[in-house]
Amino acid sequence: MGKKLKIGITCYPTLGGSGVVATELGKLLAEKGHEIHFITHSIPFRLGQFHKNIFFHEVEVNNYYVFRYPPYDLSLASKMAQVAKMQQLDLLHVHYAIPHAVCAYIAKQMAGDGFKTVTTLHGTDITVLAQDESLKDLIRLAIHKSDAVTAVSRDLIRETQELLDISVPIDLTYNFVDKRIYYPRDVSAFRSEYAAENEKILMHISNFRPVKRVGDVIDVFKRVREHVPSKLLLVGEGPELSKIQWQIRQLGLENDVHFLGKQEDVAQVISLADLMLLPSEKESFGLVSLEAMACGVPTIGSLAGGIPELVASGETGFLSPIGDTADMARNAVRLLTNPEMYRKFSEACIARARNRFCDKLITNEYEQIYYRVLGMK
Ligand code: GMT
Repeated sequence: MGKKLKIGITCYPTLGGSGVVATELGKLLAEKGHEIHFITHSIPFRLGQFHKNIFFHEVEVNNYYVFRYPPYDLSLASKMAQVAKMQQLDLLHVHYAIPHAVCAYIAKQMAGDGFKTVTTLHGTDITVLAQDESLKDLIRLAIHKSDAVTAVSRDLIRETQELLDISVPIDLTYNFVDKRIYYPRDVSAFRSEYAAENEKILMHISNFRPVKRVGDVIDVFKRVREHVPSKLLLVGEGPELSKIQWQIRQLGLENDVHFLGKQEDVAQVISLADLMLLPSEKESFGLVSLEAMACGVPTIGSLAGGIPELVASGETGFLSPIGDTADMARNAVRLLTNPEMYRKFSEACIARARNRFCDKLITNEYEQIYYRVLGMK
């Protein structure tokens, strides 16, 4: 085991897969003996119990009366510099280029270059924000000024290099799940709340943004239901939700679709499902599909972004061209009506999640990157 490090972590603490991955990484690093300092606007929602190696530093925004928009980014940069100096951080690991990597760069200037920075790209910072000409140069600067840059899929590395003309190397570090949390749970006690014994359960979990193509989820479900008695469980909330509710009413599917809203214990909820649906337009990785995989639930999804690196089509699920809901539904029916095939897929899911996307393996990969930028390797 190498030297114990003091690591600052900044992420979006209340939102999405990037915050989940950043928090879980911090927890695992703390278990390995490193000292972790979260620098965020609120306590990361997956932080859980007290741990002696984990500290939280709250970013408070100055609401001075001349500010039309309180400058969160500047408060964050100041806090990063302050924590880095006071705690003598070795490095700062930020998740998302905008604004976090830019803030880390400013903090470094303020703190006198005493620490290194590592930036992890999660997707929407590149696939969406880098399309905006006004932000392109800023994202490029943030990437070039980081001591190391990682991305969560090969596809995201390719897209970053293509869109932003990046000359520095980008490390591939896939997302991971903690296998102590994500495993097939026994949900027999409450499965009957959602579906009859002869019915299958299809599930979709997202933030209901247009890129998730939740309309396709409904279309796939409608087609599957014509062949297999089933229910659809929708988990999460977001801007497309009311449109989706309208679509469900139009199709007369109200009694077959359950809305579960936001859920804390995702592993428990996922264990209810027979299939996870992920027909996204853009998806740099698709953490929810990995969470499902670890619980033995195959994915029916699209060939978007990094999904093909995660889902082995024909082994742990099936992938179709974006928008091809007829093909997705055919694949879903194939799996749901062949118990032997389903069993093999489910076993392959658990094995793949544990072997390729193992928490220990990926934590080690990040650790090696830290030691490299600190010149300890
Ligand atoms: O998908 C989102 O809208 C949320 C976003 C986030 O901030 O968590 O997800 C991105 O990062 C995740 C963690 O690395 C990836 O699993 C998601 O694929 C990625 N989303 C997109 O690329 C659209």
